[in-house]
Amino acid sequence: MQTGTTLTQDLRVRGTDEALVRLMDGVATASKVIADGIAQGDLGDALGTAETENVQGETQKKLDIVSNEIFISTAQASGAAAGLASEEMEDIYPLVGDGEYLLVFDPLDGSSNIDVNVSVGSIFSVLKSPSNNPTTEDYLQAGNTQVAAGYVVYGPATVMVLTTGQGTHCYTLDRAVGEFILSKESLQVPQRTSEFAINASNQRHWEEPMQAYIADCLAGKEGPRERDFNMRWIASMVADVHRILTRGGIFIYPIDAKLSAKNQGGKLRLMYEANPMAMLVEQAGGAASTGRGRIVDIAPEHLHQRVPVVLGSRDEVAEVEAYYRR
Ligand code: AHM
Ligand code: MG
Repeated sequence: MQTGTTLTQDLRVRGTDEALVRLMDGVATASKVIADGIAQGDLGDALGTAETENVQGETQKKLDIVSNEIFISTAQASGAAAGLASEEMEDIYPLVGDGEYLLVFDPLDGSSNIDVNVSVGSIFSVLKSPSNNPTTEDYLQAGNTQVAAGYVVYGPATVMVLTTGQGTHCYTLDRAVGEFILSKESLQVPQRTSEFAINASNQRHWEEPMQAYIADCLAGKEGPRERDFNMRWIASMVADVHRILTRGGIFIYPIDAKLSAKNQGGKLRLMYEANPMAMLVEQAGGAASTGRGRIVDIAPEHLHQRVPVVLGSRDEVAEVEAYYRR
């Protein structure tokens, strides 16, 4: 039976370094196992809340912990990574062997959506390891040094979206054969959009430029933007970004007074949420900014650093930046 080009075959055709192919194969294996656990729903034993908190003081779901362990074991088995860092682990996690990459990941993003059967995802970023025995400092590389980035969305279909710096491509899990199959090549985010995604319940806490930008979108045809805008918010970054990569739009999680009061620079994490999404969107012709500058140019200060995120259609991201400059 002819099923198409598998993820591994496609990476090889693109001339990807063999160790990176093995690492991506490990990520693919992890996500197949996670997809299976999620698909079991209430019939499996992975749903529900664990008795623990992660490094950021957030309650962990059982599936957060299980997914983290799956990522660790498949990355270790690939022999291609020198170490890992994850949303679910306070410190870096060294791996045995002489792997040349660092894998930084959020094993299960949007986990508040698991129990209500809404799409969730995994997000990952691959960096070159400067040494065989990497220290925390070795991980603190700007997003523009990423050698690969991707996410897997566990939705009606399980889909991996991946870039190795040669465009952004989409692979759909064929459950019958257990392989990710190339399903869309060279995604392109439409340059212009009339659809935004933001959690509007935080509106009163936003900075002035964000208040003004959204107010002008909401004013529609009669307002300064002279057109009507539509709104979406899934509260699952992977699912929201997947929509934007598919049909355009802008995704925003701004800094606000509530986050600043907790000494957070934003809600989303730079190294394993903002940076990989920024690379994917830029490789698809879109843009990714904090509102004040390109996300991938930020020099990380610590592993779990948080930043404001504005990403998607290029013209609209530029529009938001213009509100911040004014
Ligand atoms: P998580 O890593 O704890 O799951 O948090 C990240 C998620 C994103 O997927 C999503 O965009 C955002 O948090 C939703 O936040 P909110 O519940 O404030 O709307
Ligand atoms: Mg997350």
